[in-house]
This record gives sequence, C-alpha cells and structure tokens, in this order.
Amino acid sequence: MTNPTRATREDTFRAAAAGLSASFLAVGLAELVAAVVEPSASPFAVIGSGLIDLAPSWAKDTAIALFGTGDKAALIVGIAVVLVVVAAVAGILERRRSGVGAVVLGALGALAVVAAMVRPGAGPFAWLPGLVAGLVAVVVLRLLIARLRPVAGLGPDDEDRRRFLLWTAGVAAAGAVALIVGNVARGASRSIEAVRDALRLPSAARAAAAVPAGAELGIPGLAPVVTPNVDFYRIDTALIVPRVDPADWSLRIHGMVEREMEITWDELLAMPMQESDVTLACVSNEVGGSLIGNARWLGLPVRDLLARAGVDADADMVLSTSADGFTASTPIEALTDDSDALLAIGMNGEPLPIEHGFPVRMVVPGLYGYVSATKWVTQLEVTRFDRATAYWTTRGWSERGPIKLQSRIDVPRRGQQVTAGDAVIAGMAWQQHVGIAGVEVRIDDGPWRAAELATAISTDTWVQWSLDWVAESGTHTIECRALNVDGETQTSDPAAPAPDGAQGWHRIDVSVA
Ligand SMILES: Nc1nc2c(c(=O)[nH]1)N[C@H]1C(S)=C(S)[C@@H](COP(=O)(O)O)O[C@H]1N2
Ligand SMILES: [Mo]
Repeated sequence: MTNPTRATREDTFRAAAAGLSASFLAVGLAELVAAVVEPSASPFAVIGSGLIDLAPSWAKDTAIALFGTGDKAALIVGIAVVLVVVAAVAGILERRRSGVGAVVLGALGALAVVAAMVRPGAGPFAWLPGLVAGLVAVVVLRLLIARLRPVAGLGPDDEDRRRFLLWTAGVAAAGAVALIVGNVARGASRSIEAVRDALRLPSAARAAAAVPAGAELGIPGLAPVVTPNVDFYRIDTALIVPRVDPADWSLRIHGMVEREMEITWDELLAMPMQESDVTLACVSNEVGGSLIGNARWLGLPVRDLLARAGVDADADMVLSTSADGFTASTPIEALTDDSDALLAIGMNGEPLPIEHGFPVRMVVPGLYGYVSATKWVTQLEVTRFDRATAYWTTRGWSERGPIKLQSRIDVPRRGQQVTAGDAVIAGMAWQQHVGIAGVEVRIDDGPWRAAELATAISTDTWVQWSLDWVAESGTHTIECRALNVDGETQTSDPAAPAPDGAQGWHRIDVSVA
C-alpha cells in the first residue's frame, strides 16, 4: 500500500502527464489533418502568424535583433513551451475538478479555429485542424483523468495507476506517430517544388549585359557582388511559406484604372521579359548588417502592365498584396517611370525560390523591401496614400522608403585578429537608383583616404570597394563612408532602423599583431 500523501502528489504529476499526452496527440492529429487538407492551416502556423501580426513593432524588431532570420523558429519554440505549460496545468485542473481542464484545452482549440479562419487567404477547411485539436484534447484528457479519480469512494489503486500510465504513454506514442505521418504527408504535398523544378524560364526580350569583369574584386571575406540565391537574406511575415501554384496564380490590377485586368501565369509569360540587376535591402538592416543582397532578376516591367490598365492621373500609390495578405504601398512614380521595377519571375537564372516569392514578386530599385518588394504577389491596387496604408506603414514605419546612402566594412571582420604588415580593407557601398561615386576610409581618426571602387554593375546595385593598408601592431578603429553621384556624403548622424532605415558610419575595431 502506498503512502496516500505521496500518492496524491504523484497523481498531480500523473494528471500533468495526461494533459501533456492528450495535447500532444491533439496537436499531432491536427497537424496531420492540416497537412492533408490545408497545409497553411496548421494550428501552430496560424497561431504563430496571428501573434506576428498582433505583435507591436518593437517586439518584432527585438525578435529580429535577437534571433535574426531564426526569429520564426524562436517563435515556434516559444509557442510550444507555452503549450506544454498550459497542457500540464489543464491536466492538473481536470483532476481537481472534472471539466475545468477540458474547458482550457477546448478554448485553445477554439483559438486555433479562429486564428485559422481570420488568416488572409484562408481556405474552406481552415477551421478543421483546430476543431480536431480541440475535440481530441478534450475527449482524451477526460478519458485519461477519469482513471485517476476515486471510484465509489476508493482512490485509484496501483492497478488503476498502472493502466493509466499505459494509456498515457500509448496516447503520447500515437501523437508522435501522427506528427511523423503528418510531416511525411506535408513532404509528399511539396508538389510546388516539383512544379518549380520543371519550369523553364522564358528568355529575356531585353537581356542585361554580362556583369562587368571589374565588378567582382574577389577578396576573401568580401560579399560577392551577385548574391547566390541560397545566401540571399530572407525577411517576411510568413511562418509557412505560401505555396502558390503558377497554374492557379493570377494578378488582378484594379482600383484607379481605366480597365480592371486580371492576368494569368501563361499570359504573363507571353509578355516581353526584361532582365535587371537590382540590390534589395531591408529597412531593418542595421549599419553594417547583412539584410541586403543583389540578384539578376527576370520579369515584366510593371509600367507595361500599368500602361495597359490605364492609370488615373490622381493616383499616387500602388498597393500590392501577396497571397498571404501582406501589403506594400509603393509610390506610383517608381512603377511608371523608366526605372526597372519588375514583376519578377526569375532570380539569378532560376525561377524565384519559393521563399523569395515564387511564382511572382515585385522588385523595385531604390526602395526598401517593405514598401515595394511584395513576394507571392496577387494584386495591384492603384490608389492614393491618403486612402490606404500597408502592412508596415500601419505599424509606424515611414510611408516612403527610399534607400539611404550606406556603406559597410566586410574585411577585416569586426574583432578579427589581423597580421601586421600589408593588409586590405574592403566592403560594399550602395544607394540604389542614385549610384555610388566613391568610398572613403579612416583609420583611428586619421585623414579620410579614398578607397578604390570596383566597377558598378549599375546605379541600381551595390558596389564593392577596397583599400590597401599597412597594418601596425595595436588595436585600430576603421570607419567608412560613401559618396553618391549627386555629391552627397553618407551622414555620420546615427539612426536606428525605425522608422525609415538605419544610418551612420560603419565602424569596427580590429587588433593587429
Ligand atoms: N508577401 C510578403 N512579401 C514581402 C514581405 C513579407 O513579409 N511578405 N517582406 C518584405 C520585406 S520587409 C523585405 S526586406 C523583402 C525581402 O525579400 P527577400 O526575403 O526575398 O530578401 O520582401 C518584402 N516582401
Ligand atoms: Mo524588410
């Protein structure tokens, strides 16, 4: 016979375990159902996306600062931790008073249902995974906990507890199986990868000239002037990358236009494509940061499409919307003037990678991504800044987002140990759509020295620079500043990324030995 107090305390742990295993099975089955009927309706993803959309800007900035592009993984882990705690507490509550824990888990299921249904682009069965999760959690929790309750005044005996343990372990194992099968099902539904792999890009009616030989200095540690797709930074609000089949894709052009239009993928491919080299940058990029990359894009000039639709003279903005509800507000001049704003389908000779907007995204030279570079784009609404706001501009970021004049030191790395003697300092400079005229470097508050500029691909791309340096022992501070073709010098006034982009000089300390 076990000591009753100890047994009660241990029953509390048993109840918590029941809450955990019931929730685990519920989540596993819900993910499995989601994988089969609607991958983007996974309860984890929809709750995470809801949190991302509700989070204040400072929380997102902190998340990006702390976890970088791992911010989404961190969010998923955070949700899982909260779920574990709530599930354990629900088990304990359910043992104390029948129905209480069930209500807690049922409420979580209801939350998942609501979060799934309010997602932009929610499909007809978006509610199903959350419903399955809620029902399974409630029913299984009640069944398990019932085994821990006294029957006819008698507490559970050792035999009851043994059976309870078996059932709890069995439920948890079933949850694991459901999660695994769900993942396999999700993998099997990766047909968008297959569609993408089979795609052949049309050739450009207006091809870009080859990247000039002098554009790439080839200095170890210096960012390559053309960023390989796999290394290209990724920033978006999508927890589950939208999977848009080109066969289902269309773009609607509406609002202040003479002719509302809708074009399909085949119609888009039939139009004359243009290639252009454009460096994309994120407004959240810190001075010296890496949220910037350069690619050769293939796409249809947006102005060709807007010309067909006929833009109202009073319009001053185009609101682009993605398949997952993200929006960006782009000044209309940037899309109608002779610059290379594209509805892009190709990136560095490949179809757009899925996480970079497959099948179609916007690329606008000279503007930060949040006001221009909509991935998985499905709508262009011609409108006015005084009539509509976009995802980030509703969250306090600047309405206009021209890219600021910036430069960064890549070599040597901050804190790197440099060998005394002949050394090289090298980096990147950019102000897309304006152009870089020079870069200056200063060591230990000495005189500014002109760096050697690599050949620019175009004014829409960043440019490499380098400077030879005879490194003397000791610690040194290196700073750089860029000059643009309009004769302006990069400001030394520091500013944080919000609301319209970081500024100030990049400054690093190195020790030479
Ligand atoms: N659909 C969608 N498009 C989006 C975003 C997003 O969150 N969703 N983020 C924008 C931002 S803030 C940037 S900086 C660029 C980044 O593009 P990349 O991930 O291809 O580098 O995409 C833009 N397009
Ligand atoms: Mo961004």
